[in-house]
Amino acid sequence: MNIYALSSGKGPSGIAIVRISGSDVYNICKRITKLKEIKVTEVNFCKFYNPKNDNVIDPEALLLWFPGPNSYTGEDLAELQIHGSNAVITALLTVLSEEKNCRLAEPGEFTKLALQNDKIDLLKAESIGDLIHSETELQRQQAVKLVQGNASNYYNDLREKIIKSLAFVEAKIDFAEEDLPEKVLKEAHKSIKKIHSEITKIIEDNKVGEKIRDGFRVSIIGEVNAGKSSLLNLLSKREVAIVSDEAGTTRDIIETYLNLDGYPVILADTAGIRDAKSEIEKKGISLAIGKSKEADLNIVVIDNSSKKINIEIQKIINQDTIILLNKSDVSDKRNHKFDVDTVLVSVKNNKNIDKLIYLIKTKLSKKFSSNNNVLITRERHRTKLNECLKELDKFLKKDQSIDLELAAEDLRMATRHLGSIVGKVDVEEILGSIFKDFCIGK
Ligand SMILES: Nc1nc2c(ncn2[C@@H]2O[C@H](COP(=O)(O)OP(=O)(O)OP(=O)(O)O)[C@@H](O)[C@H]2O)c(=O)[nH]1
Ligand SMILES: [Mg+2]
Repeated sequence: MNIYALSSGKGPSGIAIVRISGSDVYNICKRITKLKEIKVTEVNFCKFYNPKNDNVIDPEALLLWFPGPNSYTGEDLAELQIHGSNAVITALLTVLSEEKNCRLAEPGEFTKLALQNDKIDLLKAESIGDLIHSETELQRQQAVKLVQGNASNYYNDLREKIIKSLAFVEAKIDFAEEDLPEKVLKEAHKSIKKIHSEITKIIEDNKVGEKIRDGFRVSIIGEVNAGKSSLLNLLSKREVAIVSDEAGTTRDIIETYLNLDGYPVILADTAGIRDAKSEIEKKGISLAIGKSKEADLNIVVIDNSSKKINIEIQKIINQDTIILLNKSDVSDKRNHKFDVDTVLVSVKNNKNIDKLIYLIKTKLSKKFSSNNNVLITRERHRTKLNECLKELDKFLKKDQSIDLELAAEDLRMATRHLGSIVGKVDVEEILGSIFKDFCIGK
């Protein structure tokens, strides 16, 4: 079977790229270009035709030819660069659909083929997905590291070390009489202990990799009418929430995804906190307080001219808080003092908002800094690392002079969990969940 898809974004655009992969690609390309020969080392300047009626689809196009296995998918693959109008794209895709054994690719199918043909490992497949979907600078940097294989090398390395220890244990089982030096088991134990502490360190990372991938959770919380919804709208550069001078306007939590100067942030506006009478408002306030507890960072908005600060709001303030004293256009002297980071701003006049963004970034980067070479970017990796750790734990707790066989099994299981992060085992069952998020053409 041959698969094809538009690999560039939807038209109209200057150029669009259609990819075809499969064993008949060479012949298909010859038929639709009428080229006598398709060159590997050169860009093939050509026309594309509908072979059924010889109509020209695109009079000036390019064809890049990558014979397998040296292609992205590992199969024969061609990239057709055509003019990016919807009509040209549709005409070419229609011609391809009429070719024998040729069908539209499923989402992520080119990358899935690359994985199946051992061109890339599972971590790399996931990271290519992350790179395609990266929206902020931090996400791009993280995905680039993964695409370059840092994490794969690291996990493979750890796995090989466990396998080495496993070999020692197995040798002890097989050659018991031959009296292998006792030292061998001690070495294995020592090495596993070290790996155990390395994995523990990776896991205790405050989930920074996942945060960068999914977004940091920042909540806006504070008294009614302090300007919380105004701040959400200003930061997201659109009217997401209703702003009004009526106290208690916002009831539900309103979330929006932002690229805050390179930082992916899920910003939540919440109901103003006060001694509410109505049931609906009370519900909104309890949602707001709940949200503040889940947040990585709270922006507590206080009207600078207010006299007193509500006790519930005071309880929220801690080191993961930025106090935003708002409405400096009305009163420009700080009326409240806190021992946490505070900025005096005017949301109305867009004053000192750059300082707020800087503070948000600084606080997030401090809280989520990590010295680990490898960051966990998905829950899947975390689960596997935890499972691996459990097996290593079991191994370390066993009396190996008695339970040698079982100890070996612990290590075998540990390598399996570690291997499945990179995709050395159990690949099929996780394929579906990874590739469903890809776009067609990748
Ligand atoms: N003078 C002045 N008014 C502001 C500023 N920021 C917001 N406001 C006004 O304050 C009022 C309340 O603003 P909102 O953004 O709705 O306040 P909120 O905190 O979301 O209020 P609730 O949803 O009721 O809790 C509106 O009339 C805004 O225009 C500011 O910096 N200066
Ligand atoms: Mg509001």
